[in-house]
Amino acid sequence: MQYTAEFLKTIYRDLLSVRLFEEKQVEVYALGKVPGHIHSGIGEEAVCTGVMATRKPGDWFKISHRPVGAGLVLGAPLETMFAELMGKATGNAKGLGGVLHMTSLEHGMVGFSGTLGSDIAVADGAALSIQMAGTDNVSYVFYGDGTSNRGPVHEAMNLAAIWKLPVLFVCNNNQYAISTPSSFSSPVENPGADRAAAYGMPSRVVDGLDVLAVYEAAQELVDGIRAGNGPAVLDCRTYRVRGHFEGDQAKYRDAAVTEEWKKKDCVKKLEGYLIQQGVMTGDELEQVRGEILEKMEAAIAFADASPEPTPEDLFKNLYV
Ligand SMILES: Cc1ncc(C[n+]2csc(CCOP(=O)(O)OP(=O)(O)O)c2C)c(N)n1
Repeated sequence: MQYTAEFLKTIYRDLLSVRLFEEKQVEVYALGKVPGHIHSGIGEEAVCTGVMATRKPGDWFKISHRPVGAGLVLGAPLETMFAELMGKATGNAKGLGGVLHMTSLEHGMVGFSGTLGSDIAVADGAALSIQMAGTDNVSYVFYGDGTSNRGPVHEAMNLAAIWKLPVLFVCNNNQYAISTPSSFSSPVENPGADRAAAYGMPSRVVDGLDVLAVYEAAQELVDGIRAGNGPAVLDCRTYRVRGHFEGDQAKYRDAAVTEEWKKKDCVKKLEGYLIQQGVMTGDELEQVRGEILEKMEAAIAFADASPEPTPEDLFKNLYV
């Protein structure tokens, strides 16, 4: 596929923003600034970035706990993202939700729950609202290989299929659910795509480390969804580079295998392509990195200086 330089530069900035957010999460966590724990998505950023490059205004997105930096691609402000991560009153859920409740309705982020899989049908609900409004928008939902085995996921897929709802189910197959390898818990090699046929849905399996390949596969499926053909499944093969949470030393897997996957890094892959195609120079790549980092430091400083929620805040926003 031929890409414009503008498209490639945008996708690079998005990919790198998610990466740097995931790295900064680890940093602020290590500094003791995050109540609770985090699930770094370092290495998995090409999935959300490539898929989200197919978006248009009015689409809905249900991201998951990894990588939460995905919200940045949609335009969620860094300040409210870091403030929520750090449990501050200026966060997008007023500091009461934390990393598992990154939401920004104005940017199309419908939010998610820590009870994995149970809320996947929320994506069906968003899709039903699109169908009733009669637009060609799409409801995107991201879930992991471990979550793919939960019953509510299959109920949501079945309902989306019989009602021809405009949903793109994106399975982020990073090959582990905490310490359980996908090969142990799923009877099929591709936990998303190999089950799509059971619901009459089209599917694609793609290298989740190649952001442009993810984009192209997603675009093909999204075109069908926007044309009114109903839901589809995109299965992205990637790898969870860090432990499940910070502090998990991942002793349940072979460190040499992890090192091999690290060499296939999605950011480095795109950087190599951009330089080889003459789209950006090494200096320009560095400049983008510097610009993003500067904004992140400012956002962290904002979150640092923000107040914590008060005990009274616990009783606010409970009912609409
Ligand atoms: C219903 C439910 N069961 C168990 C958990 C605990 N848990 C948190 S993350 C996780 C692993 C999920 O694996 P996967 O869906 O592959 O996503 P990944 O963490 O690998 O990105 C589990 C079991 C949970 N949050 N919700």
